[in-house]
Amino acid sequence: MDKNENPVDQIDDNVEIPVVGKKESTLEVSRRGFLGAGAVATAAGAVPMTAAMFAASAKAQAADAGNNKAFVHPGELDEYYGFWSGGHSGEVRIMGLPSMRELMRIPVFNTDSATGWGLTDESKRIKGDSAHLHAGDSHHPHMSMTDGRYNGKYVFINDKANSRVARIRCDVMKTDKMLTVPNVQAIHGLRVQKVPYTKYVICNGEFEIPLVNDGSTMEDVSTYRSLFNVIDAETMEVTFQVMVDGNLDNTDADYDGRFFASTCYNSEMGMTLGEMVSAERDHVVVFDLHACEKALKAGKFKTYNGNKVPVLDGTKGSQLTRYIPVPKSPHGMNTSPNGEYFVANGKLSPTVSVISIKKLPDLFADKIKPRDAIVAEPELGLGPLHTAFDNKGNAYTTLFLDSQIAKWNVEEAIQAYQGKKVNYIRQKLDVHYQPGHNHTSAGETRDADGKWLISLCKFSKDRFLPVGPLRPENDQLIDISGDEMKLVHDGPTYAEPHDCMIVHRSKLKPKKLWTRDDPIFADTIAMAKKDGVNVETDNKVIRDGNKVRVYMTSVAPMFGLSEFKVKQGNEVTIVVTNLDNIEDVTHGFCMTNHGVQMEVGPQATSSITFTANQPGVQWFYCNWFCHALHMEMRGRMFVEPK
Ligand code: K7E
Ligand code: CUA
Repeated sequence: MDKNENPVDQIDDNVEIPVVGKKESTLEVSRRGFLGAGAVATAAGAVPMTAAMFAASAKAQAADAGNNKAFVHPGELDEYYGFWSGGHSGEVRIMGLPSMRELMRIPVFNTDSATGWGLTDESKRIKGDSAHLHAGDSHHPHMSMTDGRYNGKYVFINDKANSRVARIRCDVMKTDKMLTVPNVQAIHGLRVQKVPYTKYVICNGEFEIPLVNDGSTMEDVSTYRSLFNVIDAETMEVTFQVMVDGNLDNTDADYDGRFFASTCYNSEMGMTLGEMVSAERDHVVVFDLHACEKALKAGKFKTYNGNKVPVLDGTKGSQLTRYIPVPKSPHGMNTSPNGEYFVANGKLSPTVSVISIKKLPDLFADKIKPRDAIVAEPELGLGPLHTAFDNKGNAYTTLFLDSQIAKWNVEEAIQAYQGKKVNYIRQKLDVHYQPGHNHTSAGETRDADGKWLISLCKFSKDRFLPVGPLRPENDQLIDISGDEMKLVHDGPTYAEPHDCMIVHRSKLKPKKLWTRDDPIFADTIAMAKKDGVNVETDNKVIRDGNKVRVYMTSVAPMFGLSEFKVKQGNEVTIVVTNLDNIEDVTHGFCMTNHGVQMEVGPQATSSITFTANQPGVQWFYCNWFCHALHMEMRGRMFVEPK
């Protein structure tokens, strides 16, 4: 990457004044553009705004605002759920669209004091071998599917920072499984099998490491590998891995249930930036699931690093994979919702490469050459990162360096590749600024409806009130229902969301109360049973050597125990069962001065374990507002000194 291509160098606070008179800008944007007209004159290609232009533009904007479909009135519900990755905050967020209201946060790889995620015994069990980790970097949330349509069951998300994959149960919107993927470092691209259903979650190991990473070959780059990972969506265990040449970045699945495709940005296996971008071409690796399953059955695999995960050989020449050369350093991988194409986004190349999925069987049968699977390579602008689709044959590609979304027609791009003179670009819309992922409503499914487009912009710069050196990112909502893209909302977000997905509300039926036999707290209930405790009726203290288990119920505004005694140094486990059978009445449990906090949802049981290391009176209280006497919902732990 030369210096000019450094994204950060592209950002100049004076350059990107929104171009005046663009109908898609909001009224606010136009006003700012007007005020900044002096600066506009200095930007190449931009037109200074005159008072007449401003008046015309403002009129158009006002008309737009009048029928702004993005406005959801108070008390009205949104049409879509959005699932947003919380980036390096490690969480997932649920948004309402088109209002862009944040509805809920789901802690996943982070630690959360409101819910006690990462602190409670239940969450530690779910986190398993990574319960000691309190940080994560979530990138790609994707919902399970049946026949290429969201089925409302699970959302899967990767943690690039700690090579994990987690599952969120959509009936309760809580994380219920987590797995650290062995043999790899940095799980990045993640998608699901779309057809016939999500049997597998697929994800890429991004950073290359020695296959046997015990320190014996650290400096011998020839032993480095990246692995493609195929995870069972129900058990959340790795079914198999596929070793490849080069590294792996993003991935997606077809609509036939046979092929997965991943981008590779470092086919050189370089270890420095210079080395990584030296080759003119990198590649897309296509995986044949059927061939992989066959090889697995035939026992054609090896295991490494003392774990049992089968590793198949998909390096060049293998029958499990094909390598399709594309311009260097591709990033996003997106399947068109009609099931016809894989689109690899150029990043360092101004193009995207359109791969015909229909041609892949011939490629695997060696009837055609890898490049013959490419049916278009339209030039879109600088820094194409990700592509989304509507239901009318159009694609929307983010241009990171140009700070734009390019709308283009896929079939016309194919005609142009065949030499016909057609202009496949439909429109370029300024976004603010430097977009990464974008996503259309249901656009990664057969239900793509061409209504909304989200542009996840990595920088907000001047779009919001200044809040110190750290600024929010900007998630922009774009109306794509007409011929032209129209920007309708700016949404500040905390920590790079990377990616999101938009699901019609008809696909989700979340529960309003917990059920008493929920697997998330089944182990806690089993522990109570062993102690002879019925958590729904008993308020009991069980002493077991140095361990003390305190079982209590909660009914607004009272805990079942207003006091209990332990000895200094005891390991105390508090188990609280919320007996309120009322929607929205969540209790909490907080032991002051102990870092102990958790949520106890209606009909749920939650537990948390800590050491009673301070003698004397220690108050506990309910930390989720539940009743007019919520403040009074508290009690004392008496700690006898040693
Ligand atoms: Cu940020 Cu999908 Cu992790 Cu692209 S990735 S921008
Ligand atoms: Cu119970 Cu607040």
